[in-house]
This record gives sequence, C-alpha cells and structure tokens, in this order.
Amino acid sequence: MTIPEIASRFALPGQLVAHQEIPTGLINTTHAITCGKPDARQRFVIQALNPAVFAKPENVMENIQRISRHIGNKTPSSQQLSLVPTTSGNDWLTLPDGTIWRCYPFLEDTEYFVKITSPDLAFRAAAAFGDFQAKLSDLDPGSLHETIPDFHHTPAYFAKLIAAGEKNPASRLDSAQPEFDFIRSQKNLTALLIEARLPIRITHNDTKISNILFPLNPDLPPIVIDLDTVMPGLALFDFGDLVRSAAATADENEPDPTKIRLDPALTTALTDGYLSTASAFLTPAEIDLLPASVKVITLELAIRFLTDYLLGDVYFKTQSPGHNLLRARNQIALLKSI
Ligand code: GN1
Ligand code: MG
Repeated sequence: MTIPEIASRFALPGQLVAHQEIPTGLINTTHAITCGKPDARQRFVIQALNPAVFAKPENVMENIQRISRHIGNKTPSSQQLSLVPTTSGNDWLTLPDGTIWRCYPFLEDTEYFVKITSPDLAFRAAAAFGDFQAKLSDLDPGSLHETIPDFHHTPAYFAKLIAAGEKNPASRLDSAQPEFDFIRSQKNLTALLIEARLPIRITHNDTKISNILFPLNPDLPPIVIDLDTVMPGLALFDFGDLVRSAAATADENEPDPTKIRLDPALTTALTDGYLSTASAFLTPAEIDLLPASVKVITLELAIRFLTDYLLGDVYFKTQSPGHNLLRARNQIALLKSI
C-alpha cells in the first residue's frame, strides 16, 4: 500500500497534500504527512511497526493504549502523544499482511537533540523521564505485555554476542577482534543490575535523548515520545540509557570514537533532574546503583551493536557496512571514560 492509501485509512482533517519519510529511529519506518486546506494545514506522523523487532505488534499498541490513557488522566492532551484513530474508530490500522500502522499528531514547535550541551536542558530531560515513571508507578506492571522479552537483559545479550562470535556468519569477526575481546572481559559487569533484585516497575526502556521533544516555549514541559518499549522493567534501565545518550560528548554515530566521553557536569544535572521527580518512589538500593547503571547500559549497547555487526546488520538500520561496528566502538569508548 502507498503512503496516501494508508493515510486515507486514518480519521484525518481533509485531503493529504504531502508526505515525506523521516529518517529517525533505528527500528520503525516513519512518515510525516500534511493534510487539510491551504489555510488550515495540519501535520501528522504515521509509523509502521517493524515486524522483525516486534513479534506481536498488537501487544505493543495495547500497551501504548493503556499507558496513554493512564497518563492522559493526569496530563493535558497537548503535552503527551495521543493516537489518531482510524476511520473505523480503532487506535491503529492492521493491514491484511499483519503490518500495523499508527498515527500521531505532529508535535509542532518542538525540537529534539541527539546531544545535549546545557545542564539546564539535561535536568529538564531527566526530570521528564522520572515524571513519566512516576505517573506510571500506580499502574500494575503485570497489566502490560512484555513486548520484547529480556529487552534489557544484559547477560542474555552477552551470550548472544559470544554465540555470534563463534558462528561468525558474516565473516566479520577479524575486523572486530579488539572490540570483541574487550567486551568479553566485561562479563561480570553485565549481571550487575539484573542480579540486584530491584523492584519491577513500568519503564520506558528507550530513554535516549532524542526520544524527548522540547517545546520551543520553555514554560511548557518536555514530552516523552517513542512508547514502543514501555513495559515492565527496572527504573535503572531508563536512567542508565538516558545518561549514556545525553551526557556523552558526541552521539552514537560519531565518526571519531576518541571524541566520546561522559561529561561530568551533564551527568550531575541528569542525576539531579531524575531524582527531582523519581526520588519519591525509588528505593535506597536503586539510588545507590544509579552510577553503575550507566556503565551497564553503555556496555549493553556496545554488545548489541557489535552483535548486529557480526550477524551482518540484521537488526539496526545502518548506512554503511561498518556502521554498527562504529557504533559499538563509540559505546566502548564511552564506557572506558566512565
Ligand atoms: C533503537 O529505533 P530507536 O532509535 O528508537 C533500539 C534501542 C536502542 C537504540 C539505539 C526496539 O531505538 O533499544 O537503544 O536504537 N530499540 C529497539 O540508538 O531495539
Ligand atoms: Mg525506540
């Protein structure tokens, strides 16, 4: 189906006049669409869930529906993502081949960052993710589907990397031997969070900094987006992933890994911001492990990128054959700087 055909299945205000792919995210396919009369143009985002990543995409959508309603009872609708229904009144569109599309209003007058430079912005971003967890802290984690089993099970990713190294299906191990050996030496770190017996909460699970939209009007609160992986998890998965992405001096795709390290001032601002909204529900054990979580999740991403490189780039979208290896090198450089 073409994008205009898919767009026509959603309850949009008027004819589609333009559409354009937005090349963000490493997983889903996203298009911005414009519709309506010339004097009342409105933009929307339509997105297809990646079937290779989400085995049961309807479970992803059920989770999003449940948490959006829960948060919606506590938040003005302009400050959260709310699904645009289909013409038959469903919250998402299922095509005959099983592909699921969803539609959101385009959040205008906002900006996002792949790298944050001001401590003030870092504080606001972290407070937004803490607030997101806080708003979901009175919803039973058991009421959500685990849409990607073991999504932040770092030891399981480690085991997959070792298996990929042994099989070496794309014959790429030679070109990644130092990275592979370094990660292998970090085995003990992989189990640190999983074995700490921390409480299961509802967490975002993909708190990289580009998953926050900042309204240009600084009086409005930041908006947390990309709810695909919201499911039961550990609070520290979110904190660790946030700091590794927001306090790094360069982003995941930086061509020169020597430019990447963790910025201490940004790390402090992120910690203070997160605690400003999350300290009300975090346990002392969770607070103690905040710094360690940054290491674990950085290592986890290094493992995931390197595994995908060894498997021949089957998971993350890449722009060149060495892209996942570069991403792994960047996460390793970041880990070494912590
Ligand atoms: C993926 O597609 P995106 O960029 O939202 C991945 C995250 C990684 C991230 C790294 C479902 O997220 O876990 O941290 O790439 N999402 C999934 O950039 O695997
Ligand atoms: Mg995501």
